[in-house]
Amino acid sequence: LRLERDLRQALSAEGGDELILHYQPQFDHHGRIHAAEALLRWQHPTLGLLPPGQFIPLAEESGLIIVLGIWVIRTVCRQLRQWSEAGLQNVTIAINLASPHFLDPGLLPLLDEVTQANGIDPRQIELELTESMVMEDSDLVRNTLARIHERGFLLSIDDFGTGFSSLRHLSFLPLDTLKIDRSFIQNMLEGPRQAAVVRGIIALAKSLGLQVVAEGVETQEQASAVRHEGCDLMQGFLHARPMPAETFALRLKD
Ligand code: G
Ligand code: G
Ligand code: MN
Ligand code: NA
Repeated sequence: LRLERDLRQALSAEGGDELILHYQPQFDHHGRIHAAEALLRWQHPTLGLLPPGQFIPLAEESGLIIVLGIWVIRTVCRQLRQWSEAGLQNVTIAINLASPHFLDPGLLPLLDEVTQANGIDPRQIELELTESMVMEDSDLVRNTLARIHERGFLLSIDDFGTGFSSLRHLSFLPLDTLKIDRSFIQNMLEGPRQAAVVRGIIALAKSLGLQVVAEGVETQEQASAVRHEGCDLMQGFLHARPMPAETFALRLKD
């Protein structure tokens, strides 16, 4: 309860700079940065730097997740504008959203407003959804996703392979990208069966015209293997950990 009160405070105008976004780059096979995922951190006044696992569940239970998501979207768009003014154009940032966002009729108007206000192309924003959230697959969610996608925003399915009836969603969701969950990448060198599962996911994604991201690439061997199997992009500690915005901007410049 105290944490909930503190989070409410952090999200209010007096919250100062407690909430922070770190950015984890996604690399292509030439080692170039293609995009980055925004990852939330909370610099709590007494508890120190909290990872999202320690407050996202609370935000979901308390309903604060909507306001938190709005804060993330606004912060990313302001950041993109700053980078653009500094000569770093056409950066794409992926944002994690939770299921309540896709039931919120305010989501698309908000995206329109903040991208227009900051002079951002919708293709610079990618929204990550998880399978469990699409599970609550109402027509409303599907309809919202379709409209967001028509507007030019990108959609990706996150943690792919960990949810239930995952395959069903692929056939009707308007997706651009599939992110293979890191558990598959971390096991793929253990044996031919594990490798075959990753190969199958990639083949499926490709046949649907999706871009494929390997998450959680930690070793050179995993990087070679996912490249060999045809993944388009890699995101993982081998190449870069999530980093503050200023550090990410420096990485973009070289
Ligand atoms: O950074 P870390 O590995 O601790 O992230 C853990 C989880 O928190 C990830 O599954 C990630 O999707 C989630 N997460 C990180 N940032 C955000 C955010 O801005 N919004 C939501 N809803 N989830 C986030
Ligand atoms: O669930 P989601 O994919 O949004 O989670 C992203 C989280 O995964 C980030 O918080 C990030 O810290 C974590 N992550 C990114 N790369 C790696 C990696 O190579 N290994 C591990 N263990 N975690 C990673
Ligand atoms: Mn994610
Ligand atoms: Na993921």
